[in-house]
Amino acid sequence: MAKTLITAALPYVNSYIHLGHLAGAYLPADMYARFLRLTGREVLFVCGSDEHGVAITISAEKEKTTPQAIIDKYHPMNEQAFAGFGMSFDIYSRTSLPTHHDTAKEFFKDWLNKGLLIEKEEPQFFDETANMFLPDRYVEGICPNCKKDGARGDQCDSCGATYEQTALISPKSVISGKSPIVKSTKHWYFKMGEFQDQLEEYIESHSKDWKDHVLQQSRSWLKQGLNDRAATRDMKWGIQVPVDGADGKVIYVWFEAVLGYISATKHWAQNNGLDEHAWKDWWSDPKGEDRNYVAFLGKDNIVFHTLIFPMLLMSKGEMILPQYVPANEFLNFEGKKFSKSKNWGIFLRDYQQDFPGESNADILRYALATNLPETKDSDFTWKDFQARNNNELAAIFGNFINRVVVLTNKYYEGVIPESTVDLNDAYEPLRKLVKELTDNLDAFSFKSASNAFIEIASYGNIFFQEKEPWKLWKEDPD
Ligand code: B3M
Ligand code: ZN
Repeated sequence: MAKTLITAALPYVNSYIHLGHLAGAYLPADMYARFLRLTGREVLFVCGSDEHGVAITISAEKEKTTPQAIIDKYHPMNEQAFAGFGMSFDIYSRTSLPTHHDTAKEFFKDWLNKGLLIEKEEPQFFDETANMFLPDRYVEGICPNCKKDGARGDQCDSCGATYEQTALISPKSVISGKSPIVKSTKHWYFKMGEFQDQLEEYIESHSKDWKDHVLQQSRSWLKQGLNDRAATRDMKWGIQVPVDGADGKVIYVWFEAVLGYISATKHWAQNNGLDEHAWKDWWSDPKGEDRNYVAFLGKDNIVFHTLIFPMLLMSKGEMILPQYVPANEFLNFEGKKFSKSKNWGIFLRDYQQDFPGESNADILRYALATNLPETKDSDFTWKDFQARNNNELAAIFGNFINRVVVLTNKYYEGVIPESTVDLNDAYEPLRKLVKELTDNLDAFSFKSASNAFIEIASYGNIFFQEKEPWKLWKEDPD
């Protein structure tokens, strides 16, 4: 049977889910999952917490607690907030589970066996005060690419560039605030170059159907040439490197978190009492039975899903690759970027406390859906939220439903009669709208579909006012 696997990026579980996350990855994924299920397609929709990496350990240091306490605090809260928002995940898993640790180690050993990892001593930043290496977000400085301040050791958020951390200009340790020294340390590097051709072919096979920014970011990495990339880190928290004598080294979070989608599928199969190979039916297609995989995420996660993860899937062989990666841009709040450190934005759980219940969740879903940052950043404002609710949901959609119910009761004893009216004439504007939508299906816009929803209701209201259909039916009941 035809199946579609849908994944939504696994959020770092070091904070609460905010509206920017919802608009970027989660709401569109949920709309798509619900839509496919309605069409009768079998869907598996997986997500869960990303529980490793420096994002978690830094939060633990800031909150003066342990990484374990951080993940145990935020995981249930995020799971609950998502459920209240109506996310229809089939599984909301965690990367701290033994199933995931085993899966990641199995992949790592497979890379070793296939000669895809090479061991190298390379220079890394080291904080002498804290007596530790400074992987990823533990060091900040000036981006070697765009020269903006606040760039991290693994990535610059301003321009999206990635680089060797020692290329960072004026580096500062996030722990001590001091300039780190450079010291060499041993790591396992993944030979990405071996997949250059295959990945180029994969990306170009989607040159017509993927969004521009997804193609652009992927191509720019490929153009620079894929080099050996460290697949391990000097850290205690994470998945131990499964090699003797590798104490204090863990698998780099991005090389295991993406495998979390696979572990989550295994977790789902376990929960449903399915046999231990059931997960494979979603990740491979040996008999050509129409398997599809769509990966939803925000724009800061693109290359990890269009290059790194596909490369890891290719390394295993016989696994399906994401067929579509509809990454969204960012949603801002009242004109400024969501920022936890600047205390700017709206956490979902705060919204849920102030506006509890299912219908308030639907109002938020609607307000976000009609304003998704699909091709450029968009802005959430309370004024717009209020207008969407009052002018559209209440005035147009609410009125439409109310009329249908009241008039059906008044004229037809509560049963909708079969239509005898020539709808072509009455529904001309509606026909146009539907045509426009179907003609542009390729553009795959959730935002225009959501906006069309209210337009359809508004044509319904005009139809009632202008045509008074009950009169037509009454005069000519057939
Ligand atoms: N944890 C990104 C984030 O939370 C990241 C995605 C992982 S997807 C496997 O910002
Ligand atoms: Zn930059």
